[in-house]
Amino acid sequence: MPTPAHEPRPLVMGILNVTPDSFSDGGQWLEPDLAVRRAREMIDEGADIVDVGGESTRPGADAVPTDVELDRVIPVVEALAGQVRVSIDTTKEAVASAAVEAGAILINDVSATLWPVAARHGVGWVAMHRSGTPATMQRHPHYDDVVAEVTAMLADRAGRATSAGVAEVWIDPGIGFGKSVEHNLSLLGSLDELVATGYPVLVGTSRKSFLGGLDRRPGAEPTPVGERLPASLATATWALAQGARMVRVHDVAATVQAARLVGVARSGATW
Ligand code: HH2
Repeated sequence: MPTPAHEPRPLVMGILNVTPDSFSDGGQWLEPDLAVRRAREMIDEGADIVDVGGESTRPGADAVPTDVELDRVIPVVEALAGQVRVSIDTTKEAVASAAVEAGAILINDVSATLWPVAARHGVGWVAMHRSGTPATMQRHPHYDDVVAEVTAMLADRAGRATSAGVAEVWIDPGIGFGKSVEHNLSLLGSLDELVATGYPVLVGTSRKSFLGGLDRRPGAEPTPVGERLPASLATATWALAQGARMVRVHDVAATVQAARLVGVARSGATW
């Protein structure tokens, strides 16, 4: 299967959290059979790639031992490889390597450190920006210039990966990873600066907490996580319209419609 960056149209990455504690769907797909069934639904809905993860990255999440993470994700990657492109969402070298051997073609790396693994295996790599770890990242996020700092860090990592021989390098601003609401909005508002680096850009806003306060009147209760589809869709559409090449989402069917619309509007092609 060709790697996703070769596709000219906007792409949709479906999230498959094989975890008990992910912030929006924890525990729903922990059984391998249920996870594979959910992945097949996402394929039917038009997902271009399925992102399999076995460790939550939400603020305060517990670290998962390597053997537990391997047990969660490898049977699922094996079952899906050959049916759809699979990416592995991990920060552990052993998990990334085993998932690639099981058929994953992209390492989605929120730590932005695993490019040597991607180089060794000849697969693609996503470098995501984050500040701190899940335990600390939302305590006091601070940047002098969030857009410049995130862009510089990602361009640096992507350059190192390219020099090491990774053929497909994606960059991702890491919405919600050590960022305030204002930081997230600044990054979304200046996505063109990331796009201008020339690396394909991936953006993940789906159901994230910063959306909870944006669609309500000031002072109202935040929108619960299960009711964040409109804001998720709005930000995914915005990101693609600014030139992001792929969005990472829970709600695949709706986002595929939005991605098609952006692709058609941009190229003038028929539906
Ligand atoms: N966000 C999450 C996890 N992995 N990877 C990339 N490249 N970009 C993101 O924005 C991103 C990511 C967090 O979302 P989710 O997987 O739904 O939650 P959890 O980490 O709690 O499993």
